[in-house]
Amino acid sequence: MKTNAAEFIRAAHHVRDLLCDGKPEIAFVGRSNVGKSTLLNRLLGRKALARISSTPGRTRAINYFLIDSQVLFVDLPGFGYAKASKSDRAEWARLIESYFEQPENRIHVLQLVDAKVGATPLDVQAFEYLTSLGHAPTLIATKVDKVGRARRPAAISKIRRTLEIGDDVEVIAFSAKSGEGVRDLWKEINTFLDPSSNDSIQG
Ligand SMILES: Nc1nc2c(ncn2[C@@H]2O[C@H](COP(=O)(O)OP(=O)(O)OP(=O)(O)O)[C@@H](O)[C@H]2O)c(=O)[nH]1
Ligand SMILES: [Mg+2]
Repeated sequence: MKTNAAEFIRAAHHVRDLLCDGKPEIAFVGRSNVGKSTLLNRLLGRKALARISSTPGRTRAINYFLIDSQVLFVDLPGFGYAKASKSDRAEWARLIESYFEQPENRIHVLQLVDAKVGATPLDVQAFEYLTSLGHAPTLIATKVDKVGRARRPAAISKIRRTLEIGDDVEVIAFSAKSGEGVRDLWKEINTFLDPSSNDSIQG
């Protein structure tokens, strides 16, 4: 497997820091603690490119990483962090909304849902919000190593039912621990980057 060049570009704490440079973006969205930063590190074969939280709610800014000079991976701060203050939440919402409502940016959303916990009401709300803006998120069921193999199909079906998504929407089972789903995820990313050719950033 080829190693990708990955470079931390910026942590956007405020709307004015959002990037808009015409590069395609892959946005990683999900509840706090769902495994966004861990997935990003695993995807890129790095131990600590994106910070992993020992306490949830660690990723507070929108973190941009440039991959192979070609595409931006965007690690978004997790939602639903119970201990966040009201003003923190309001600031978070403003930042996230400004990010997703940039009409000129080409963004593909990967929405992460915990395979064991399933889709919570906040996950449903996020999915509805994203689709209402015209995004078509790909679902990633994270930490699938925590669900026994026999129970996985039922866990995935339940996520589909809760989010009311059809069979046409892909749900990728993923584990940063075992590496399951890494290949599928790269395939998905490359389909978004250049659907018409085999030109991809993952060798
Ligand atoms: N067993 C298992 N644990 C995982 C996996 N992915 C992440 N974790 C653990 O889940 C916790 C949260 O992971 P993070 O990657 O920091 O989660 P996050 O979504 O970035 O969280 P915020 O930055 O707070 O939004 C960490 O303790 C990880 O080690 C996985 O695939 N399997
Ligand atoms: Mg994080």
